[in-house]
Amino acid sequence: MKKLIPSLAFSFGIFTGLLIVSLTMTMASADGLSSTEGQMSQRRTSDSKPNILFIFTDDHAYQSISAYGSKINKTPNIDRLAREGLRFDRCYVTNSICGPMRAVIQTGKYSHINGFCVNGNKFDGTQQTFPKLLQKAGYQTAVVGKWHLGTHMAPQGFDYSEVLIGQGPYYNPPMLKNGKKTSHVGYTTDIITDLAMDWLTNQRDQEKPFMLMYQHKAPHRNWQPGPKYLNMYDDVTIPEPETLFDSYEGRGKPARTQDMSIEKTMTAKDLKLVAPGNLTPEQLEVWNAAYAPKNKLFKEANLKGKDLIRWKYQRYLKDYLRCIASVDDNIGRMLAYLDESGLADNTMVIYCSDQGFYLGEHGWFDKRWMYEESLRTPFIVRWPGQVMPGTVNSSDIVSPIDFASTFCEIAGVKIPDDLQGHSLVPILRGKTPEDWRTVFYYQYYEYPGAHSVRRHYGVTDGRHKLIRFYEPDVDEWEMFDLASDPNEMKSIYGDPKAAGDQARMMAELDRLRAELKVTDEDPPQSIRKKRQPRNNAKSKKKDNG
Ligand SMILES: [Ca+2]
Repeated sequence: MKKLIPSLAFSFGIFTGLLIVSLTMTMASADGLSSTEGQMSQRRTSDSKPNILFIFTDDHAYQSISAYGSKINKTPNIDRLAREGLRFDRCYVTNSICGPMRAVIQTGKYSHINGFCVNGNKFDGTQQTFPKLLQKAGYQTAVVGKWHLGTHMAPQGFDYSEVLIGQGPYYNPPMLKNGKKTSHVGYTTDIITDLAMDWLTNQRDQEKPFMLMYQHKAPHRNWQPGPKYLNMYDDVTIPEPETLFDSYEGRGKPARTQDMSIEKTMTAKDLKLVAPGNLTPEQLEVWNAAYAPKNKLFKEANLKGKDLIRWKYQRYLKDYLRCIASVDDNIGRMLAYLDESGLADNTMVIYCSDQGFYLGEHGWFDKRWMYEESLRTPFIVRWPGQVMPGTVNSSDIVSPIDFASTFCEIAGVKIPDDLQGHSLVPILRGKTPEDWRTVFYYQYYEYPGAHSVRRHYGVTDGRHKLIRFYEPDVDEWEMFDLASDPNEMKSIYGDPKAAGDQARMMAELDRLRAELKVTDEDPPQSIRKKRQPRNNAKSKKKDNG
């Protein structure tokens, strides 16, 4: 219980009288949830199995969620989930890129085991996945929105799927409904919500518990806002991160040779100097009414140097945050739907992104690195009667690799022995197992590839982080102490003062690589055709994740 801190946002309003008494007792008791756990569990076991609503976004940085202390925007509906649930501050991804993280979530296994190492791999849908296990246990399963594990086969293990094709556009998305093509007109974030609510209302078997993966495309590049928010933030200046003009001194060659900077990598499309190509005439008119005057002012200003970078940063951040405003609105719609339909009480709601993202930190956008902004992903759980509302867990290292085991436990399925994650259920109930992980393993494979981030692996215990970039031409180590250097600006690898920590982390790295069955040679499917690494038009076009 020491790890659960009731936040100031704690609200008694949502509880029944019995629950208020229980929780008050719990908060006052020294040994945590023990006194109430029994009552809550009793209450729960008499009900049917809980539903699971998995709300997922693509590239949503925790720095842009007000429940995580955002200084740049407000997300009232995601905040509501945090207020009524548990917020994790150390949710780490295993491989900070889109398709691979989705495969990790499906399987509960690292990329080198589930076979999906880089975007462009084909997910082997015949393997064991958690939706299949839940289906066998009597759950109705569905996935709506972004899938991004390939269109070579319809999503396996789902009673219903309606998914974007590949990345999918922000407007007017063609989709695959149970494998058959459908078309829609409108803003994709709204459409995905409509489809998810339609399945909940009209298409599922109401007698069975459900597991719905409700997965947005937003706020993925290139950040096209919905019609409602094209002018949001027009009159404000978004604060800049302190590392916007990072010179990469203090780190090795990989940070200096990436291709993901706001300064050099952003395209005219990213910056909305060109309108999207797939809008209806009516949508295009609304779009141009918003952007044409702003773009005219930009061209007249003829900005150079740092002023130009600052302008790009503002344009990028505003569009990114506008996309999130629509995501947050739609989460609000979904939460209201759960309330009105009577589903809220017996539904676990999760909010998570496939990874974090750079919002100008180190001069970057995108993800991929083991550095904090892309290693950490937002993760909030609301589970009435089980999770203490308004709590924060800032110490336990958890990961999306744990979701499959967690969902199995919730659904009453025996957790298969070959899963590499662990059930979060005890932590959700406020009792961290004694043997819970204290060090976490990470590996990224996609080089050569979009944004030219070198292959690397590493370990972190939440304070120290040891990274090895391991290609033949770039074989470099970095180590950071987040307590003294939270922005990871200066590697202390090889510093005699850090020798003890370095040796400890090195031993942890060896231990975890052996435990997780990481092979010395990377899996063959992680080796992609060689591309020109820097500023290459094709690699930009193919940007994925
Ligand atoms: Ca992503």
